[in-house]
Amino acid sequence: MGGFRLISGDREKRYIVEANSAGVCVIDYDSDDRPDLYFVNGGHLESFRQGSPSRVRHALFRNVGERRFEEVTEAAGAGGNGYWGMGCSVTDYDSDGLPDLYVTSYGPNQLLRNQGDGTFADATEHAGVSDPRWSTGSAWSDVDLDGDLDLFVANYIELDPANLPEPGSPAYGSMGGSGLGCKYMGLPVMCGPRGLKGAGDSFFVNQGDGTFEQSSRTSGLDDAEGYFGLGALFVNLRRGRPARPVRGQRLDAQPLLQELGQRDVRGTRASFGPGLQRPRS
Ligand SMILES: [Ca+2]
Ligand SMILES: [Ca+2]
Ligand SMILES: [Ca+2]
Ligand SMILES: [Ca+2]
Repeated sequence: MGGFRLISGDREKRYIVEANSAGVCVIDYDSDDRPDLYFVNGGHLESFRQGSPSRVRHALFRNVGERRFEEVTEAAGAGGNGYWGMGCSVTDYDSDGLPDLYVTSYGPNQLLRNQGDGTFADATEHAGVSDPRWSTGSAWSDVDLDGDLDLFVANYIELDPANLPEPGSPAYGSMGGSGLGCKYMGLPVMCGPRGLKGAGDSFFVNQGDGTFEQSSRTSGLDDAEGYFGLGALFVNLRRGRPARPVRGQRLDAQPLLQELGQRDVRGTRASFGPGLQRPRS
């Protein structure tokens, strides 16, 4: 697989978005019982500052057996929408038995519908599941128990590519910072996530006809408080109840844990979660 090279900004990592991409999905897109690989790629900030998406492309590798893969990105139409990719999830949102792809981005996300002939079609606009914010994790579950998969998207930080906080800036915090600006052991480092504004999340309810209803606010899953969302998964903590989305948070002692039942959400907080640490005062 020498054809893939991950791009995630510049080597200096002056800005937090350069330290976050990108994910990999395992998907048997051609249904030959051999798992294929989809690599999400990042980008360069310069193109974002100029208002245009990156030319960096994601890559799909087909498993041809005997531990060999061949790149089929262009033939499959899976190169992405040009925006800085963060992660992906595999789903069958249209219940046709063919696995589809959802790619989260720093910029609009993309839903790629598997057409069953070795190619994907961009179904994002028709489905209505784009989210222009800095999306990270995505997860699928039949939350309303109507037989189709609904979509939760975690978003990380409200970060304007045209107005990025500079390393060392006294106005923000940093990962290991002491509250005295974007510094670590006295050295200027990239700002964030502390001190930056967290982005809200999205929840889309599958309508069963290839479209989704934006239900973030009505479901209570919009994360109005703006926690830093980096990952998402559904878990079933109690038998007989719909699965709940749990969004992984960084630097928050209390990850949001929300309970769903027929779209009824009861916000709950829990003091546990993977990879969490208490914020320093
Ligand atoms: Ca395959
Ligand atoms: Ca499908
Ligand atoms: Ca996005
Ligand atoms: Ca559903």
